[in-house]
Amino acid sequence: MAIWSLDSIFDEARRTVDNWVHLAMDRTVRLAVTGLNQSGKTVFITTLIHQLLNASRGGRLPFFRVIAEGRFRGAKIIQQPNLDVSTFRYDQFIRSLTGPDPSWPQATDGLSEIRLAIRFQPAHFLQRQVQPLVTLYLDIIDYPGEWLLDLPLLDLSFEAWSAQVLKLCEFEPRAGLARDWLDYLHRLDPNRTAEEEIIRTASALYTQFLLACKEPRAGLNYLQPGRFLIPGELRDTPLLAFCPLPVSGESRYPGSYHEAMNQRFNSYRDRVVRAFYHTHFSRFDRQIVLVDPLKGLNAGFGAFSDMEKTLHSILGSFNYGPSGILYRLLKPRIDKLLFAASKVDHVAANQHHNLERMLERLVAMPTNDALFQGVAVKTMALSSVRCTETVVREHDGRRLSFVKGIPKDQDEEVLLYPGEIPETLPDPADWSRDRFNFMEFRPPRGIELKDGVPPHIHLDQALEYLLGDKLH
Ligand SMILES: Nc1nc2c(ncn2[C@@H]2O[C@H](COP(=O)(O)OP(=O)(O)O)[C@@H](O)[C@H]2O)c(=O)[nH]1
Ligand SMILES: [Mg+2]
Repeated sequence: MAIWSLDSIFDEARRTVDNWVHLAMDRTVRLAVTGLNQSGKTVFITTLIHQLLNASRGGRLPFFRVIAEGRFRGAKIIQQPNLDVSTFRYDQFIRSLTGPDPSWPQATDGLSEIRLAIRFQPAHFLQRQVQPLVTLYLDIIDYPGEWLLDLPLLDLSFEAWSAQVLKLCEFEPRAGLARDWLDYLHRLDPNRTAEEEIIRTASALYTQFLLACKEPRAGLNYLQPGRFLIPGELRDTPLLAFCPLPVSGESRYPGSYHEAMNQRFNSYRDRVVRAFYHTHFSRFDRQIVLVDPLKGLNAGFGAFSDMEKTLHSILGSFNYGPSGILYRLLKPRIDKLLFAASKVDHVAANQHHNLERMLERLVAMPTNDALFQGVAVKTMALSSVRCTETVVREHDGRRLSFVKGIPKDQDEEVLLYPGEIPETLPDPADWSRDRFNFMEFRPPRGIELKDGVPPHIHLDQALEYLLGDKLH
């Protein structure tokens, strides 16, 4: 039997009290979930909540320690803290996903939140004597990754931003897609007196250009301003009526198009971008960014490198060390960041590792758990709902791994060989051979529910990384 010295008993007691005070003070976590349109945010949050609500009946989260250690007592949805923010409609979404004819939830637009109360037993024996059960309030916030791409605007003038966008439009596929808008700009003298209708037309043509870039065929994501694509509550407001102009800072005449667009840009930057960061972003504690790298691989080299640029820009939003712009503006408090490839069930199990490595390279994170300006960053591949199975078959004397599932717009199950994921970032030649053929799938019919919850891949590991320490 170990004999404890008086010192070690005091040390142990002090550690316990520290932990306890820490827990008592720190019982709310604001977990933000972002990613570009269709990256899987709604499905991720819906299934995460569903798994937690059902976890005390067994469930499917063996790598979530609070559950594995038998300390989890239950979770329930309670009233969200901010009554002026849209509610994340878990009830509707889960009905579509697990109903008799399962379908994916409707696309969402804008920011929403939901609050869960999670009850658990503290891990430490002494702590349990003081407080047998602890409640963690978990706020989950869903917001479009497109809005994060506006962050660089905080540091740019209207003229500098215009020059950046026009430069990008010199290259395909932007050049072709921007033709109507650019033709219109050619006929517009920025120094003439502004007419509202012409401003609206120019801005509508610019918005159409952005939407065309976003179409799967072009597959571009590095697009600003983010609210032009996902306006949320700002739809049809004059705040969104402007566009870049070929102008320099010296000639900005009162009443001109140049001045009018400049004013709107400044209002957008200050009232929309800055306000979003103040009201929401600076209050997040943990962040997961969902990414669908397979969409990028499908769409070709241009789209893939655009995705890389987009991810770097998003990662830049979290780069708020003392010299970063965010630090100066807001001193945000996120301390853990997870980049996750969100639909890993689109590829066979033997490709999961490569997908993770590729994502790591895409976000330029050489090692897992790299500390990034005081923020721990990790990458992983997961699937909120596993829609496929991996099947190994002989083909031309080789053993190949196929995925089996029902494609999104079909009724019959297929066996698909989607191609291998390159572990390193592919180069332009890799696309010439029609190499990638990743497909979207339907949520499994007669879903293989266990204790009421659908199968997933690594959702529990994501939860452990994001919340494990708060449930200790
Ligand atoms: N196979 C598979 N597809 C998924 C998964 N999560 C999302 N999807 C697909 O991605 C689409 C967009 O998901 P959603 O959560 O609405 O994306 P959001 O726009 O980021 O909220 C869905 O309609 C599904 O087709 C997943 O875990 N597995
Ligand atoms: Mg959504």
